[in-house]
Amino acid sequence: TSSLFEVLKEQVPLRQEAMKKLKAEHGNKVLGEVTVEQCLGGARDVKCMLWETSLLDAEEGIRFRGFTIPELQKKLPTAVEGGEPLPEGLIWLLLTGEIPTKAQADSLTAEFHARSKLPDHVKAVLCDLPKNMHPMTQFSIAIMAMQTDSIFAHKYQEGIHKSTYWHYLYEDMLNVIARIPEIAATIYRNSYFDECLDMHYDSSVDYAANFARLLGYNDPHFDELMRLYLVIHSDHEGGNASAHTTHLVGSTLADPYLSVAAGLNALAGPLHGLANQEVLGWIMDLDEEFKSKGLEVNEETITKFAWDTLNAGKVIPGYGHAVLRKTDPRYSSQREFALKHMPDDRLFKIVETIYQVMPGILTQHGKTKNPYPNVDSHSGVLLHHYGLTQKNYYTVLFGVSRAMGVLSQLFWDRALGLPLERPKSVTSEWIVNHFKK
Ligand code: FCX
Repeated sequence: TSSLFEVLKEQVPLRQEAMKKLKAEHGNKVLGEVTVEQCLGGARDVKCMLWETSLLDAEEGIRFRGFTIPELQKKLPTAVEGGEPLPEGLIWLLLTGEIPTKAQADSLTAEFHARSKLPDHVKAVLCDLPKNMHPMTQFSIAIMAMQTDSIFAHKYQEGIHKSTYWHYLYEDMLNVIARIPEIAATIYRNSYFDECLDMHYDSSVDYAANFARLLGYNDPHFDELMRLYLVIHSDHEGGNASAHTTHLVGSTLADPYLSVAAGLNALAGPLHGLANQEVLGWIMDLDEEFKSKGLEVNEETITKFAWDTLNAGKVIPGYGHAVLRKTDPRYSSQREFALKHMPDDRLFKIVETIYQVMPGILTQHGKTKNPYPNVDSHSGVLLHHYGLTQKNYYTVLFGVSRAMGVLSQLFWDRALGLPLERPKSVTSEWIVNHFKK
């Protein structure tokens, strides 16, 4: 069995060659035009970024290196027979484009366990943070504090040849992924249980199961949820805010710690990853409102509550998407999980009823281009079912997963020698003058 490093070492020169060829053959061809509306409207659909690890189709949803989520569920190695894919297998796939064997996925599990020790000062920083600081703020601070360990940054200061960048990127990437579970779990235990230092690290199990143990959960179904969760949240092509931010910051040769922390800050916005927290809050508020009036949560009451939200000038969290135009397959895979493991859960039933009515409501509202649910619409109720009820923590879980995707691409950014990102901006006056006869 080849190690991940050996596989990548073989691939790097081949892909560098392929990139040169791509530039030579297609470099001067046009990928599309940019309208003024796109310039003013958040660059929707402007094709101007290379992202190798995944590609999003507006109708079909995400493919990771060409594979849909159901395909990953069939093809990637699992911990239990017929169960959810191992995140280690997904990382291998994102990096190499190849489906790993179980032995290869296991080798990555061992690699992560071996690299998992957090620097003492990172733990100390986390233990000192106010417990009411938002978990995403704590997460970003911890990654920044850990930047003292960046091998890329140290080597760069020593002076290294650019052809060797990817070696150090590789080290930082694996170290960050290896250490993130303990950071995330420390935030959880410290914020909600006032326990900071004692963690139950279990190197006899896979990455996701160990993360579950660190969080304080010991339930095989929750382990499976974590595996699925960490796989589906990892990557969503390059233009989403957390991926794009990581890529942009990394393009300055800021090391992976600085780049991932930046990406996490983008993920912490309510229109992006924080929507998962907002969704559970919305469902709880809805439940509270009608329970207190002795009313049932059903299609009618949900419709009323949704219109109240919209009329108050707020968005329905978990619905709509900048690129997708159908139900997010990440939503569907979580729905399947719920149908299999918790079909009678009360909150799941509410989510199902919301799904029945919301597309119609949003279509009638007439603004959103996509009235269907996204990934964040479902994750909260699954976590809640297993006792992870602290909704402000949810985006941290998204971040643990997202780090895997953005770091895999960051590896290739440096291996392929992608340059500093620097698109052109213009003033509104420039636009007006540009179109003057
Ligand atoms: N509820 C109410 N209005 C919505 C809406 C929703 N769920 N989704 C979009 N709209 C509104 C927009 O606010 C915009 O209104 P405006 O014209 O007054 O500015 C109009 O519809 C057109 O927006 P649209 O082009 O469809 O969507 P955008 O690309 O601008 O925005 C997001 C995409 C995801 C930001 C938007 O759909 C939204 O705010 N959704 C709710 C928050 C959410 O769930 N975010 C998570 C997304 C994702 F899965 C993730 O990153 O995690």
